[in-house]
Amino acid sequence: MIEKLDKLIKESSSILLVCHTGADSDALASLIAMQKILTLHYKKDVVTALGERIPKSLSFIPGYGSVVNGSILEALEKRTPDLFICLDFSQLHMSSKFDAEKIEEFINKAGLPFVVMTITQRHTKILMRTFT
Ligand SMILES: [Mn+2]
Repeated sequence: MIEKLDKLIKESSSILLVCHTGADSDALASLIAMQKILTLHYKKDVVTALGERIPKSLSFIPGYGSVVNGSILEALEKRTPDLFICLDFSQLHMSSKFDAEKIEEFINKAGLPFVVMTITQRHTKILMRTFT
């Protein structure tokens, strides 16, 4: 699975990274960590977006300022990425309080590959949907 994810990332030039609506510390920290891995290690063009604004109470997390508080739907419409990565959630209805259906519709219509990474108490789950 990790090899497949590595390949998928390498084949993508622009990546949209999102976490679940009502971002909490694990969602935001994993978003920031993944943003760093993708930009520093893979040298990818990464855009972050969130369903709603990140709470100021999470500003203690290093890298808080590097996450753009833009809407997921707007980011998708502005420039369709090659890859959509969801962190800390596994179902698209958790992407936004208001735009989740439109986000899912956009992704399906565009045939956008997406990767879901969630961590439970027992294991890390990586799910991938690709169309190739
Ligand atoms: Mn969470």
